[in-house]
Amino acid sequence: MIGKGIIIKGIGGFYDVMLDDDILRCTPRGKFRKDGIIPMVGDRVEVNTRDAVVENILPRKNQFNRPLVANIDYLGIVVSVKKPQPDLLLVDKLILSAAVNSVKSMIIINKIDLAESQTEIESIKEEYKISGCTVFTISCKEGTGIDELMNELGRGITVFAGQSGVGKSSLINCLHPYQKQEVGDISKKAKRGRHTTRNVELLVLPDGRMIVDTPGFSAMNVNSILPEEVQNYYNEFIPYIHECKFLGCLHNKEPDCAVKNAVQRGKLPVGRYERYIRILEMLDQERWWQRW
Ligand SMILES: Nc1nc2c(ncn2[C@@H]2O[C@H](COP(=O)(O)OP(=O)(O)OP(=O)(O)O)[C@@H](O)[C@H]2O)c(=O)[nH]1
Ligand SMILES: [Mg+2]
Ligand SMILES: [Zn+2]
Repeated sequence: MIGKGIIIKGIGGFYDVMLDDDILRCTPRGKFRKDGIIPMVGDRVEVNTRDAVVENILPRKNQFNRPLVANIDYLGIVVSVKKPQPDLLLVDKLILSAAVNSVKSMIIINKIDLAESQTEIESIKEEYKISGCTVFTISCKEGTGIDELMNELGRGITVFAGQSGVGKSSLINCLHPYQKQEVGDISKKAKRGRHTTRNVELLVLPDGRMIVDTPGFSAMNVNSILPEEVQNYYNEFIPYIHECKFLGCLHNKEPDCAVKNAVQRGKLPVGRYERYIRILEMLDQERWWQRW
């Protein structure tokens, strides 16, 4: 009997596959190892249900390399107002890597309960207002904004990524309270440090939407991108690009640049532009994406 399913978890060489009405722990066919193919969480597979063997992995539309997750539809980029301070360069890299892989990203600003003023939240929001990403403001601690986020979560697989400690596992616990994830509180009993997420598991909500927690930050592969292509993934630059004097302007050191001009006139956020330049510089460095 052949059944179709999706890998929700990998543990010690076994893979849990969610079928229509069952979860089956399977081993992969030997040919995968021989061909150097590693089954991933998110993989759509065909399994022989009698022997519990993964027979076939359907073509992937994209994949996350660290951790390994396939077929991502949405990337939820989580930042916190503070503790830790937001790393917006990482946010921009994640937006870029998602866009390159045709994944829609959204920005989730967590821990708004820690903000001393509304300005702290607004200053982050302002950076992304015209980026094309939807921005959510939430507090996992107080439950604020969770319903709005839940309503907007699309069908398919949403992966949450971002710096360690921003509250990704806490958010998963708000969205999917049936199976608690460990969050980063220092365990009083063991005093062994924080519960950083280590394993990757796809959680299925009652309506079929799927969510994945990731450990620390993570990134998709964008190693094939050229510096001149980066601008195409900055939605807010698009209206200005054709007004630059030089064809192929990188909006860096070229004169008469409409993008730089727009930044100076306050039409484009300075921070996002400056980080765009940093990303261009990083692209010049060898194997830069692996250092993310
Ligand atoms: N004040 C406040 N604290 C929060 C909120 N959300 C999460 N935290 C706390 O932030 C800490 C880190 O939360 P986690 O959910 O473990 O963070 P994470 O992003 O999963 O971290 P990694 O697994 O290391 O990547 C924990 O102590 C949480 O209780 C929030 O909305 N407000
Ligand atoms: Mg976690
Ligand atoms: Zn330009």
